[in-house]
Amino acid sequence: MSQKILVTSALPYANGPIHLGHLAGAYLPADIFVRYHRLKGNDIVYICGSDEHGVPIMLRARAENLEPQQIVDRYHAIIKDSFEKFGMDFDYYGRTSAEIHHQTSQDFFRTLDNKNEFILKNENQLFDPEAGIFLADRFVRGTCPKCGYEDAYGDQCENCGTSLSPADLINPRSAITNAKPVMKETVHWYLSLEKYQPMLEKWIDEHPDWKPNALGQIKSWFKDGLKDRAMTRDLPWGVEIPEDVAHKAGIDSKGKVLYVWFDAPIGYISATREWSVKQGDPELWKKYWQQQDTRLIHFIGKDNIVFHCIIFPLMLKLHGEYVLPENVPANEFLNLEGDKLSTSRNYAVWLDEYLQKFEPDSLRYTLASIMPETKDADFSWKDFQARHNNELADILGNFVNRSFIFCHKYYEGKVPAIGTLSDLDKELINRLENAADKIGSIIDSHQYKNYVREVMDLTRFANKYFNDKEPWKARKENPESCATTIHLCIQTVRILGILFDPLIPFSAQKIRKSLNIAEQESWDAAKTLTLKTGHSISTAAILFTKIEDDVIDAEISRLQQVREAKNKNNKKETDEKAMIEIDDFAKLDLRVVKVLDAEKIPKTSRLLKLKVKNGDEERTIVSGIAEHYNPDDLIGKNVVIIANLKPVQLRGVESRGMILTAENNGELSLLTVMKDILPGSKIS
Ligand code: B3M
Ligand code: ZN
Repeated sequence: MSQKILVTSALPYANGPIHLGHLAGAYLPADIFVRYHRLKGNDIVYICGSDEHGVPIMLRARAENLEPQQIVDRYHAIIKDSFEKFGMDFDYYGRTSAEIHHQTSQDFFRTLDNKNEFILKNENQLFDPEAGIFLADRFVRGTCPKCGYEDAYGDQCENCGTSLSPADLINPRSAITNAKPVMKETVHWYLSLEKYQPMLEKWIDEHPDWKPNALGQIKSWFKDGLKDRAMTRDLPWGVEIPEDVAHKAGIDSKGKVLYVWFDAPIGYISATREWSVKQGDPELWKKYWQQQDTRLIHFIGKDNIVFHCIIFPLMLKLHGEYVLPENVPANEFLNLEGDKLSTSRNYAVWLDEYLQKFEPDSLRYTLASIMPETKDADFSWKDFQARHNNELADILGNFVNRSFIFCHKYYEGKVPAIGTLSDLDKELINRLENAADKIGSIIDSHQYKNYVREVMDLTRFANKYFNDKEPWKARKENPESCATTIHLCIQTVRILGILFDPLIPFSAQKIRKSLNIAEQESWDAAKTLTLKTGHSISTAAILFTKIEDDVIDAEISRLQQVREAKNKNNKKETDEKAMIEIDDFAKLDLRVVKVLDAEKIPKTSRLLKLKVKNGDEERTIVSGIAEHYNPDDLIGKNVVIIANLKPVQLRGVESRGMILTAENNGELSLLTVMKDILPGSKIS
């Protein structure tokens, strides 16, 4: 029986491009899920769009001295284009600066107001006297009261996930001018989360099947006690509060807008409305949002759990006309080469840049293989290369290729007749006929890493089948067995093409084309071996060209340069850095070391490989100083290093630590000491 499913992915802020962490969190799992259900023939609609309000957009606009609309126009286009090239199969990708979104959000707000679901609260809020602006959400930074993280935002701590209000921060500072904020009175519309906590707890208890990471966070919020939250802000950018609502309250709504996390989830609804108009039925969206037989599933990253599991469901419940989410399969975070991804530090692999150099399926495959479903995961370029070369190319690509080559060489490219089945033939057929149901239920239960494992294990079995059947020998000794082998191999290629489709759709299409299968087949078609004897196949396209070391090394050193640039940038902004405690300094293990050897790293212009003596131990450190120092001049010199930095692989060299340099306007000098002190001497 066909299911009706509405899927959303978190709306990315249009203040920067999409990076790998976004894909592994809220987008790739959703796309695999949607593609699978489309192949199953279910009535599924996949909605997303750009989140174009909120402080992150305004901070970016200020940084570039542009208007927020210019920022969102730029990044909406970049994000939408890169999603398309990555194969994201949205039915509609909208944007929250669209008029229909403003109107939908204001209607929603008005409905809740008419139901008296808001509490008007006068309150003192943090205000930046220099910028003349209230410091809402990410306009303020400070120390998280829960975990002590010093760069927490006014709405959430990125470090421990705690949702915060600006007043919760210790030592708040303006993210605009760094000024110490003052308190200023204002009024806002609050949603009473406190009053509805029992109802929300009851609703969450109906979902014991939700992922433990989501339930864990939700229950910790319940344990701390939900606090009422302001659903409006004093900001010049966003969806304006409906004038009639403000007038009714006797409040001047000038400069007041809806809180971005009030309007953004409504973006799912407004984008579905836009999709309906495009389908020629402006009311079609109600079939999904306002009928209880819809399976509503929100795909998000763990930092969005409170908004999708508590606040937005409460809004939908209070509105009264909407279906509630069946599941919110929140993913954990993805790290990059052992370090946190960071848009602000430009420490990321941006999707639009990735697509200029590599194929989308290689990244889809790698991210699905390491997906942070229950704990943070780490993307490394070496792992990406290994999965592309040793799995996609050597297992799937190899099986398709050898099957096709043999069929063309000895059977004129036509599927040969099947003969008497051996036990091994029967085992392959049995695995093929059961794979679709087994893998389908794995995908439907959001186990994407397991999906990759299962479909690759089937492919490994197919390779083993080819090897064990030895068609190159059987061709002469037992032609019927050989023909049966190749018949079943080509049938297997077709079935793998269907089973891999949600994961690597571009490669699946190439497989279909090489099999001369015009239309995409249903998921359930993978349960039967439908190719007829005599069916003509084309020459198999090379599915995966190997990725060479130097290409990967270039990506690794780019990230190292970003790291170093950031450290240099930090050095330049030393006087602008926030004050630190002596314990922070004590975390650094600074040492004097003696340079024993130094050489340039081949094929690089900036990297030197140095061997240094640190007390009794010797270690290798890679440093970007080749443009400033001749290696021979460094032998015997004392320099200063951070000895307890995590090791990194650079151009195949393990670099343990960082050499400190002073730099200004391109002039660079190594740090050294005035006396010829023993190597390994501690710096304090
Ligand atoms: N724009 C993404 C984030 O918090 C946020 C999601 C909105 S989904 C309605 O990074
Ligand atoms: Zn924290």
